[in-house]
Amino acid sequence: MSLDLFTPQGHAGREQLGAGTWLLRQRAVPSLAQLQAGLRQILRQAPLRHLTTPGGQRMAVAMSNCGSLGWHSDTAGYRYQRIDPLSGQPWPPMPAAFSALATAAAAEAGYPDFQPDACLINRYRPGDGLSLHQDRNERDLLQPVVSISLGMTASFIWGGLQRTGRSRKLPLYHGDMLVWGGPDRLRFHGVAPLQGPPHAEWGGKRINLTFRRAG
Ligand code: MD6
Ligand code: FE
Repeated sequence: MSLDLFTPQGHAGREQLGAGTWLLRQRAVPSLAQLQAGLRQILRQAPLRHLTTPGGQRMAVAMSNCGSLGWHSDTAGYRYQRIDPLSGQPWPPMPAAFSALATAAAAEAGYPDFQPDACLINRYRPGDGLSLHQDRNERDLLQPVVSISLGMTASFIWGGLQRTGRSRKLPLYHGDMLVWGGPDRLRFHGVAPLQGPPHAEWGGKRINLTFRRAG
């Protein structure tokens, strides 16, 4: 293993956060160039936009999708859909490098059959956070969620199965991946308002990709 002196945590390790959850530090690093190129292409076709919550609030985090299903929210509710409402076209296809990385990370975490059909792209600017929520809009909750963090360091809030349960905060660095499912699949989680120095390459933002089997 080569040591990368420019990553703040200084090493690539793995940590089990829960019975069904692994934090794979720096797992996306070998794929960063492909992720960056793929994202640029996707966001040209399906630009980041601020969605509205079912309650009518504008979300701070800007979102887009790739893959056959995309997550969407408006006053009618949360759901996955095949058409990007902004363009009227299907979401951009999921690049093979994206799905291959998500499938491989899931397998390393004990989910050997993960074939994502949805990749949600979240973009945070300094001050933007994501409030505590559960991911429960997917059809099969036995399938895990795989996430990739890019750019500025996030403070991820990892809670319990009840909204009021204990939570811990953990930093997610550029290139880190999280795989979670099984008994942890419905844990509450969120992201604290983004703060800290801009990332050397990605600047004053954080991008998070979450891969799911939605349909
Ligand atoms: C984020 N992530 O890290 C927000 N959900 O920006 C999520 O909400 C999330 O990272 C389910 C599974 C993994 C995640
Ligand atoms: Fe989530």
